[in-house]
Amino acid sequence: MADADSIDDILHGLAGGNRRSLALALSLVESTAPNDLDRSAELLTRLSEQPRATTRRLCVTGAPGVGKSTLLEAFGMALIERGHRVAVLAIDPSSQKTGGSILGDKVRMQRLGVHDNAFVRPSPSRSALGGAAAATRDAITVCEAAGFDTVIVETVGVGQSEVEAADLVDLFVLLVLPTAGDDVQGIKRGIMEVADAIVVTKADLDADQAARATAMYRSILGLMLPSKPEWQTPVAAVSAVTAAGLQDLMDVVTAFFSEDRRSAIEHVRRHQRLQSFDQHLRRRLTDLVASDVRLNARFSELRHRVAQDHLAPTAAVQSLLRHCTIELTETL
Ligand SMILES: Nc1nc2c(ncn2[C@@H]2O[C@H](COP(=O)(O)OP(=O)(O)OP(=O)(O)O)[C@@H](O)[C@H]2O)c(=O)[nH]1
Ligand SMILES: [Mg+2]
Repeated sequence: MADADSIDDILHGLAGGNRRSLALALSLVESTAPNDLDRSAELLTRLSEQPRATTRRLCVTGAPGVGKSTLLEAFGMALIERGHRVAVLAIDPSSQKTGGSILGDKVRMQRLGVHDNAFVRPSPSRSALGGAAAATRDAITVCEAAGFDTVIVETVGVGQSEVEAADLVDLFVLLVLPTAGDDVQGIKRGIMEVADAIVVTKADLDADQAARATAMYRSILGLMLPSKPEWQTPVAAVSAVTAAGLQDLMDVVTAFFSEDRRSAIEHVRRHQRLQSFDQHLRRRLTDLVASDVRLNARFSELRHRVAQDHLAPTAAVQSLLRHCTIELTETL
């Protein structure tokens, strides 16, 4: 992290739409280096004090290869044509293993990646969601401060991470292949429950198949509770290649973010912020114990005693917290 740039410099740069300041701010909020944590908190505190514009947060998720990046290139460009400024943050829980997706995303967002009114950020290296969920929330805030009114998170649907991503955004879009319509077993129920919109991709390949898949997803959704009160999850068939159905997706986004839904969106964001605070606090407390040799030893010993039924779990936690207090008083 370049210490030469003060928080004032970064804030000034962000307000002026400076790309380097944006990159610096993002690295800072994504950093786990102990030295960066206070600076990151300072940056975020200052951002919270600034007046903020109305923004739209979306997540596009789906199986590897379903067409997320290609759709975002087409959809992002369409948003820009309508006067929006679009940031795309890619989170790929598998990127550390494969290493291939960063290049892939760059190639697939060729126009968006270089447009003045867009910003495309490939996955940060330590990006198993879960640990990175709080960092991604902060990254969204930074992009918004840099003047991007629409921030889109692209994430590969792997296990629990996609449902966690739903808590970072307003509108959660699930992409499915037209072929998946013939076998819905492949789509987990949990993800369908939190989807605010379903997009059947690659509709150009076989129009009949895409229409069948669309009808099938609509009927399944009809049997489920809506993802949000007073919102009916729509299903659209889209081709990123021919742009067919792109307008339908645009209409869904416009309807979701209509003025009369603003208070409902803010209500959800409030809940998300509190949830993030609770989760992050829990994680940091656990990290605190794990990172301190003496606390960690105490933790293991207490855990062992609980397992042996030599100590009640509540008493063990009380004992550990006492040690935390002692350690913290010594170190702070
Ligand atoms: N025919 C057709 N092919 C598409 C369409 N959208 C994407 N593809 C192709 O599908 C493949 C995967 O597309 P991507 O956009 O990279 O998919 P992705 O979901 O971002 O993939 P990962 O990031 O690796 O999970 C590419 O070869 C695209 O060219 C579409 O609308 N029609
Ligand atoms: Mg992709």
